Amino acid sequence: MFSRFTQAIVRPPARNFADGLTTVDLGLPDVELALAQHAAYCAALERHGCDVIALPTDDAHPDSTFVEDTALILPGQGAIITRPGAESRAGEVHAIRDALAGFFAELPEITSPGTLDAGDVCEAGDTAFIGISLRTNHEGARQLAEWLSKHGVASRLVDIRQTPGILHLKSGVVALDADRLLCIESLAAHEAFADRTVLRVPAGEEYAANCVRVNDAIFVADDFPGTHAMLRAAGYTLEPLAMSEFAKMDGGLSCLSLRF
Ligand code: CIR
Repeated sequence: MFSRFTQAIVRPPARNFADGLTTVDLGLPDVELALAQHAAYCAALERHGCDVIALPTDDAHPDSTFVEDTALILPGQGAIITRPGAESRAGEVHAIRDALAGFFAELPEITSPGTLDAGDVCEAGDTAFIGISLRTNHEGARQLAEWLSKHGVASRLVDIRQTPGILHLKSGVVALDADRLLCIESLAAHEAFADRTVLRVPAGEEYAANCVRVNDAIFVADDFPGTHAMLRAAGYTLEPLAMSEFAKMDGGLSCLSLRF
């Protein structure tokens, strides 16, 4: 079952968005264009049933628009604050904790020496796939798995440290439904996904794997016709969105919001 989201926390890109971290070589983002793309993303969230809670921009943290990495939410059950694996992102959690405090009575957190970016957590029904990455270590994954198990969610680890081209697990695999995943080719045969139906993004469209389901729609980057055709043929309603400026900073559709 997929939760129905009614709220989404977002944070528009800061003026110094271009000073953020990136592993790709796509040039510097245009902040004005990023703001316009972000506004279109927020409008899409509203069209699909979410009240958008927009936090003020944060120049102290150029990557702060990628709010998803700072908390993991089990809608209707609870939320946990992460401990981001990149030093420059550590302080992002404070504003997110304050924003979530109005919705969740308890906000446990991942603690040192654990690190965890929630972009490494792909929830699919009663299972969460947790990526071990350059941002999420085994101790962070262990702490998260312990918290998830208290909420009836099982965890499986997926080590992506040798998987080229992806920063976080969800850059390469997302849950379209509890039993159906969309994957890049290099992750599709991973044993952790053996009991799921796996749709593979066509070669050359790897970025399109970083989509996100929001209620009745799949938010997906525009300009990926092969992926769009495959998802439509599988019965999904798509919300194609321009993501060029976020792609330059390793960001995708899921990382721009915290949904619950
Ligand atoms: C970073 O390197 O942390 C940011 N520039 C991008 C984070 C994207 N987050 C995500 O995919 N969950």
